[in-house]
Amino acid sequence: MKTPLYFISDIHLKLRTSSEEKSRRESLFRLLDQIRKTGGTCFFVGDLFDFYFEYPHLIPKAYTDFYQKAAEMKKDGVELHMLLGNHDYWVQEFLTDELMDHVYFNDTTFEVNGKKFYISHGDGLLSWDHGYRLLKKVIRSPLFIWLFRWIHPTIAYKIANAISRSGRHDTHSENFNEDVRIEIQDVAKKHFDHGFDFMICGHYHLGEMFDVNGGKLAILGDWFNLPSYAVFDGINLKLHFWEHNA
Ligand SMILES: [Mn+2]
Repeated sequence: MKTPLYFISDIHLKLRTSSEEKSRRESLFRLLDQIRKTGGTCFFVGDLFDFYFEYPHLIPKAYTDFYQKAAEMKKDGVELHMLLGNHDYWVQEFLTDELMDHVYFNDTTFEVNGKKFYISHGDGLLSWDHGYRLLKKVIRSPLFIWLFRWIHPTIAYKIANAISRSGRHDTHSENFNEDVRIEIQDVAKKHFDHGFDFMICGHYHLGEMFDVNGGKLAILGDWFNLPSYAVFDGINLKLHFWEHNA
């Protein structure tokens, strides 16, 4: 994997256009253009799309500008990796073979410059989240995907839009965030005790970094109010914030 490594999560590109969505994308594309200049690897740690369900002959058209940007990045030699999240798990060949260089359906690990990375989207990690873990198994099962594919795309995407609107990304309560910090640090500790140097996850929209047992844990932020991303420059992992309206 080519350095520097950029990690971005929970961008949640929307199916519906709005002036807010337009400026979010402009600011994202400014960062992606900067990555084109430095080269390296851009790793999307899940929920790049607010909803993505690919059919054998169809892809969602709401993300056309992103597909173009991704092609420009690849043309400039940037490696594109994506670990699928709970909003964009349902990919097929367009995403796995055309858009990205590598797609991960589950947590993944790798080593760069002698540093060991553990990457996870992060959903289902909380100890009390039994119901969600069951739901995750169901909606990722081949049977569910096969059945969902038979719903007409217009209706399928209507359902997705309704669910997306009902589950707005309000900032979680401080109590919830504090529980998340404790729980995910516990998970990270186990990985660091097994020789990992870095754990990177998304999903919780925190944009925070922690030193744990000699390792570093990044719980990435989202691309709404305070966009952020992590960079591994070949030696160390750091969290950066990005100006929306530069
Ligand atoms: Mn998520």
